[in-house]
Amino acid sequence: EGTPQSDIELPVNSPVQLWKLKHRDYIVNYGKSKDDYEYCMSEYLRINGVYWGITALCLLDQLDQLNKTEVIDFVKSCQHPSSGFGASPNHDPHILSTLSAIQILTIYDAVDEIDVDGAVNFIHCQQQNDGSFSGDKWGEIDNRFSFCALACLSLLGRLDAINVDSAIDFILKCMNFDGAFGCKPGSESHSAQVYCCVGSLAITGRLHHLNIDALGWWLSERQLPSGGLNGRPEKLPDVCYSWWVLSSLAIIGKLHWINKVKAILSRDNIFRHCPENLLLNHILLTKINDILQLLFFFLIVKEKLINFILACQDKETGGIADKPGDLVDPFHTLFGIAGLSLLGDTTLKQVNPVYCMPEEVIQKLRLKVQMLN
Ligand code: GRG
Ligand code: ZN
Repeated sequence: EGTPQSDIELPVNSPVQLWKLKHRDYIVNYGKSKDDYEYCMSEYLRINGVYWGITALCLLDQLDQLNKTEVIDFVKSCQHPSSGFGASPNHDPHILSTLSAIQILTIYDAVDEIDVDGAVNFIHCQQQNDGSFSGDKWGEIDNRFSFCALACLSLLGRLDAINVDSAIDFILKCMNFDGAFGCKPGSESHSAQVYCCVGSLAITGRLHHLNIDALGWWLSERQLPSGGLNGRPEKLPDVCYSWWVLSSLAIIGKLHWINKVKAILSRDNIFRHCPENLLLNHILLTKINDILQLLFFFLIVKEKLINFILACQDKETGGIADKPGDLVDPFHTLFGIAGLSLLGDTTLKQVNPVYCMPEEVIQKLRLKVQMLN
C-alpha cells in the first residue's frame, strides 16, 4: 500500500455553499474586538493579519468595508525610521512584515506614502553572502524570506537592489530529488516552501530550473481521500495547503491536473458500486481499482477539495478553520477563499498565484511574472 496516510473524515451535513457575507463580517469584526484574547495573542502577527484580512475582503469584493485611511496609518506606524516594517508599532523590523506592508499599500495604491528607500535598504541588508535571506537581525535563514524579499522588491520595481542570481542559486540548493523544496538545503520537502521557491522562480523568470513532472506529481499527491491537501507525506490535511499546493500547480501550468471527476475511488466504494451481475471477477476489479487509485493520485479531485474547504467554515462566527470543527482564524480564511478562487469560483475575484493578491492589482502594475501553460 505504499506510504501510510493520515486523514480526517468530513462531518455529515458539512456546509456545501460559501458563506461570503459571514466571512466578510468575521474579518471586519476581527480588528474591532481589540480586547479579545486571540487578538491580543496575535500582536506579533498584526500586519500579516491585516494583509490576510484585506486580501480576503478584496477577493470577496468587500474592501470598502474597511477604513482605508485607518489601515494606511496603521501600516505607516509600523515602519522604522529609514528601515523595514515591524508586525506592530515598536516591533523590530522583519522581512515578512515588510512584505505584508508593501502588499497592503500596493492594494490601496498608496506605496508613495511610506519611505520606500528605507524598506528597500532593509531588505538589501538581509541578504547573506550565499544569496539567502534572514528574516531580521537575529539571522534565521529560510527560503520563505527569499520569497518575501523577491516579492516585495518586485512589487516596488526594485529587484536591482539585491543580487538576484545568488538569491536563485540558494533557492535551487533547496530543491530535493522529488522535485519539491525544503526550507534550507537538505531540509525535507514541504508544500509551503514549494510555493515560496516556485513563486521566487516565477518572479525572476527562472521556472526552467524546475523538474515540472516530478514537482507536479509530488504536489498532486498531496490530496487525501477526504479531499483536503496536506503539506508533506503522512501529514493531515489543512485548508492552507489549498493555497500552497494549488498556487504552485497554477504557476507551473498544471492546475488542469485538477479534475472534475466526482471520484469514489476507495476500494470499498468500488466494490459497493459494482453491479453484481457484472462479468468482472475479483482480480480484474482489483486491477481496475489500482489504476483508478493511480488516477486519483495524479488528478487532484476538484469537487472533493472544494467540499473540504467548505466544510471548514463556521456558520455561527463566519471564517474558515484549518480543519472542520476547529477554531477559525484570518490566515485560513484567506487561504480557503484564495484556494476557491484558484479552483474557479467565479463569484470571487481572481487571485494572482504568485503574490496572493487580487489579479487586477498585479495586472495594473504590469509586472512581468513568468507562468507556464
Ligand atoms: C504572500 C501568501 C504569502 C506568503 C508570504 C511567509 C510566507 C511568504 C510563506 C510562508 C510559508 C510557510 C513555510 C508556511 C508554513 C505553513 C505551515 C502550515 C507550516 C506547518 O508545517 P508542518 O508540516 O505542519 O509542521 P502540519 O500542520 O502540516 O502538520
Ligand atoms: Zn494551516
